Amino acid sequence: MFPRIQSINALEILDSRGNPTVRVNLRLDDGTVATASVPSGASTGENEAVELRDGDKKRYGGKGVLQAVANVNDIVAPALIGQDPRRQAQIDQLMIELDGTENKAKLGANAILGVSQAVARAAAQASGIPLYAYLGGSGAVHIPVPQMNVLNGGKHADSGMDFQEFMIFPLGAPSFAEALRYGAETFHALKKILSERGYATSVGDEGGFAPQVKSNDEACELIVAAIEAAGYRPGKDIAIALDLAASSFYENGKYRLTRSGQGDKSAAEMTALLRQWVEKYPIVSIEDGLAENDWEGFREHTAALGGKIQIVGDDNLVTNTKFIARAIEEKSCNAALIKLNQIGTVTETVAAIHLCRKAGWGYVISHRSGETEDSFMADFAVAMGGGQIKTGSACRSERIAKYNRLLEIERELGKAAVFGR
Ligand code: 2PG
Ligand code: MG
Repeated sequence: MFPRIQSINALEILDSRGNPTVRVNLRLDDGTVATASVPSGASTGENEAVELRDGDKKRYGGKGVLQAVANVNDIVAPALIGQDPRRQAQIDQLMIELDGTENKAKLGANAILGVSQAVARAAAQASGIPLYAYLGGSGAVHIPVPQMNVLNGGKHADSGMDFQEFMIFPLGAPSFAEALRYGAETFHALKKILSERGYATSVGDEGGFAPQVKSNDEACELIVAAIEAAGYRPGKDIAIALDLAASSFYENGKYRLTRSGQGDKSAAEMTALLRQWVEKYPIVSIEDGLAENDWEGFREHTAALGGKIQIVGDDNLVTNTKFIARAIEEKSCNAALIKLNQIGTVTETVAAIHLCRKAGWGYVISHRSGETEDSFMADFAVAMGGGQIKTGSACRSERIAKYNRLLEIERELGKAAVFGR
């Protein structure tokens, strides 16, 4: 008989920003032990599943997660003891019912996701197959191209950039290992260029540099210069992907580019600005170019740019089939960012991806700005076969853990591995 869940224990640990988060240890009755840790975002969409925080100002400024931990230990664990961990969909459904709210506000998406991921990992381990093969089947051979966030702005760093993420996208590389090398070399070339120009080379939350550049444009120019200095061809070997996280500078119907001094812009002006950028720089993907509730703006944005580049929805879609279905219907994007903790279970995340696939959309498996050493999402990205992952720059171990796991998977698959978008 396949082993059953014997015990589930959660504890409060710290994420890469020094904030509490949930770790779940799950044991099967054959002695298999699986662990999963949950990440946490800073620029969150307002419709994300609820990340339960204690709110007790005496601990971690209110950010403690002892209630979420207790919810795992006292409510979820007793309900799951004795279950077959391969019944992922039923287990996830059971937790959704135990929670009983629309947005996991009672138990917390951080509590539920920790268990959901630990269940998948335990089932894979007890089956004796790697997590990516367990979740994706024998066809899970597609290694994603990384979007590597080398310049951090917005809510992720006190830099000169209004826009949150300037990423290099090494889509011309022949393998993941080579893509990572292209990316790391460009990252180091960028560091050299920044110090030559007198900029700081300290890094932001996702490991990208956070210089006080004079404009958002300068960030793109710096990246192009770094790609060339590293010996690569902009647009051919390495392209650029952006995440503006535009909700974070949207105020009273205006996009306020205050850090760069570029003034206030309407949605149409933002789209026009980005259209110029797409002509000028090798940009192939733009995420959250407008604010999450600007559905009208997004329709025009996608009509103007979607024929040429990937338009990724993150804060507006929150890995939720309800919002993805609306965006497909309204043609408001042509790709989705996928974050397990935005929706809170493995099963619902897979459903979001299926919807993207059905619509012919792209999808990018993504980390959060607050991460842990857990590399679940690397296996998940291979299992889901979408060809794109976003998991930070070429430094900081919580980012590199995912890249290193992808190196291992690519090596393990050998000649069967397929790399590319
Ligand atoms: C994003 C993410 C990850 P955060 O906006 O795409 O880069 O940031 O986790 O802060 O929401
Ligand atoms: Mg985003």
